[in-house]
Amino acid sequence: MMELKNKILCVIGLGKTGIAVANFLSRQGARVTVTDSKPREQLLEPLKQLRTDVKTRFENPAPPADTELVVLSPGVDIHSPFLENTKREKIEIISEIELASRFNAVPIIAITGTNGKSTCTSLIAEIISQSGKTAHAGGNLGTPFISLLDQGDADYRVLELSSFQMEATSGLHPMVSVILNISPDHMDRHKDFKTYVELKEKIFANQTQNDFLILNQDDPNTRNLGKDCPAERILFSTQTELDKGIFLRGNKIIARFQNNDREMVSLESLPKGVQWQAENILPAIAVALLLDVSQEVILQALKNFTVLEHRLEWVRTLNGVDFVNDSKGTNVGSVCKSLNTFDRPIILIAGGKDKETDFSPLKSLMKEKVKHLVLIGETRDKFKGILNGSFGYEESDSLEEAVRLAKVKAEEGDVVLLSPACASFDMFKDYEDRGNRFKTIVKNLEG
Ligand code: UMA
Repeated sequence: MMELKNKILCVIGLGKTGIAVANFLSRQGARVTVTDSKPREQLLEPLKQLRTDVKTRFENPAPPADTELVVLSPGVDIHSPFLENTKREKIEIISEIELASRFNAVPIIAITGTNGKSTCTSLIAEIISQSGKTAHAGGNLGTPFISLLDQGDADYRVLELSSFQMEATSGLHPMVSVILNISPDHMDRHKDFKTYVELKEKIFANQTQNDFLILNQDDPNTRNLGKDCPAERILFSTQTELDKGIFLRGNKIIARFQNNDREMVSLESLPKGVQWQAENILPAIAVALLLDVSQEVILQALKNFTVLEHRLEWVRTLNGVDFVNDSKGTNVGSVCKSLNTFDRPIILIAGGKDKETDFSPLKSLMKEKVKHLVLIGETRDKFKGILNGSFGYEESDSLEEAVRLAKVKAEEGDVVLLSPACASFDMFKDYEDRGNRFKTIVKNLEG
């Protein structure tokens, strides 16, 4: 554990993470400054949550000259020019995840991947809780890891980890780590796809032969990872039967360990919405089995599980058409997964703010799955460019109109899916605002 008393520390970013880190460090007797690039007037709410002995600096995120250690919020890029002096002076720069790891003594289950992390993390925590043990869930999910330390003792800490959080992280050591999938995302922050994959790989960098690494066999970017890692590798697949691991046979989830097939559950027996999450359910069951949770408890947890908002969230069935809110589908990989979930015609509403990703992987899948496309937001022209006359679409200036156009095209049995493949900030506050607006519009539609 680190000694913090009287150390001069700087926390960058006064968001959820910065507040939690600054207060944690201040309670340990450190002398803390929080810096933020925004002006004070824009940070009045978070300022109220800071302990009084924490100093602040606004409109200048650079750490003060006497700083001994810098802790970054996830939104702060480690390659930012304002950190150059700090690096030159060889002052240590760590992430919040690194800081919390140095103080954590509870077994960690860590989940990363491009898509599905939050659902898988929540489901694992839910299964553990229903088995009578305590599991505190957090990380990218919303509650910073450092705040979980304040929640008292637990049997497990279940962490959703983003690529942002893995920058400046080196000492994290999960007992079980899960990589759900990897496809290009956040390319506006990371140098290239290789760097992005390397950040995800950090999740198992410190694992030993007593640990477990769960990987997606169906994803070429994950199936070969960790071959040199001493942890036991366990694969999952929705597409092929595995010699060892957890997979789908038809609609049934099978766990195969020591050549013994165990039928866990049939997807049809699960509520609508949960059924659509097979790729996240399989690794969650694998974790539960490793922790010796009974099949009965796993089933109960799956049946009671509430699908997270904005992730293939069923909103309403109107005239036999399912309206599905997938506003968290902010990258191409996520939209591909969502399109592949349905084996019926889809009317897709897509577009938004560009994250500098390549839309072309969507082209052939859209041809196969999408009956009609309604484009919204700034990326309309970029989408039109990749479709290159091969695909019919309509454009809309508002989400209201987009939903109305989609409804006109939909027939009984179809799915109207909002899955934008883009960020939301061109038209909405965030993806939650976009998803909530979609749900309100859909709920007010008249038959
Ligand atoms: N800031 C600076 N300098 C910078 C960048 C930001 O001063 O160079 C300041 C901003 O002005 C702002 C503050 O930093 O005041 C915000 O910090 P932050 O962006 O790290 O946000 P937090 O509120 O601390 O939330 C972070 C995660 N945010 C990001 O990764 C962008 C949350 O993930 C996470 O839930 C939370 O920590 C708790 O762990 C959100 C997210 O969008 C959900 N994650 C991305 C994703 O899921 O795609 C990775």
